[in-house]
Amino acid sequence: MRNIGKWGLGAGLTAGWAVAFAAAPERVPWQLNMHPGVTQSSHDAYDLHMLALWICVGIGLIVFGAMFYAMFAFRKSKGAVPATWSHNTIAETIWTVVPILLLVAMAWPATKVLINEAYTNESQMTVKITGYQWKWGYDYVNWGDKAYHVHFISRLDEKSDRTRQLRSGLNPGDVKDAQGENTYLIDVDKPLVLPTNTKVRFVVTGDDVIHSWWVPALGWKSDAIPGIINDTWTNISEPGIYRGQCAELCGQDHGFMPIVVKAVPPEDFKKWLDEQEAAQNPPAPAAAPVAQQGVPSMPSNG
Ligand SMILES: [Cu+2]
Repeated sequence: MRNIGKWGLGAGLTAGWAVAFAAAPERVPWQLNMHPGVTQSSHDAYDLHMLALWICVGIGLIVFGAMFYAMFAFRKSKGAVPATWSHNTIAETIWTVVPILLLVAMAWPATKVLINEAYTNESQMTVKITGYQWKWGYDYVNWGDKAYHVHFISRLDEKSDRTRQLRSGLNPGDVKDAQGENTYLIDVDKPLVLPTNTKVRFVVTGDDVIHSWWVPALGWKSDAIPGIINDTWTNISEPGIYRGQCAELCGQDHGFMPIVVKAVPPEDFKKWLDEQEAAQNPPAPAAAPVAQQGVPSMPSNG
């Protein structure tokens, strides 16, 4: 009975591990593997990671297999006598050439992915991301040929912020979104709204110290450095909420500047963007008479 329980537990753990290790569609408890994400770059990064992982598994099996086989089959108690040679040209050639081939096999596709990630041309819209201590600023620069002037700051949601204060007496477990999911420290007041199936170019910079904009489901991080503009892009395939964090230690509240991307279909996005544009840039009032009043007169030299 005890054994059945043990086996049951073992099988359960193995099944759970397999589920967690297989590419989970979203965060799951005890998840072991990377998230495959929702963009081509994240799928590419995931594939590179799996390629490197399986190469490592192969190397591990061969090296540890050979080691344990040697330790077991040629142990002293069986009367093994150490060989006295110290040089073998064939072995040395193999263990030099094989790693080189493996490195090239990994570097080739990795370089292709990096080059593709740097190719921000032909994007359909541009968003400027600015890192601040400790919040994110977003500027929608254009959509197609049309310039936009939409700007907002996205910061830790108010509930998390109140809860995180020292001696707040509030329970992090009570910070939940409308669906009942715990969003303590991973939610913001205003998410970055993006269209799906659209090549979005990001220009990323910092206002004070170095931050790093990172949403794992998109597949990359980009440093936000004062005085420097980094550019990168994404094209999200599925509508949804994608969460991330500042990934560069940027000061005492580094852990309290989460990122939330809300991906919506392009039609909905366009509507939202036009609404924001109208709200933030009201038409100028009818031409007022040129103001003369309020201009200080030059002091006379008398
Ligand atoms: Cu930061």
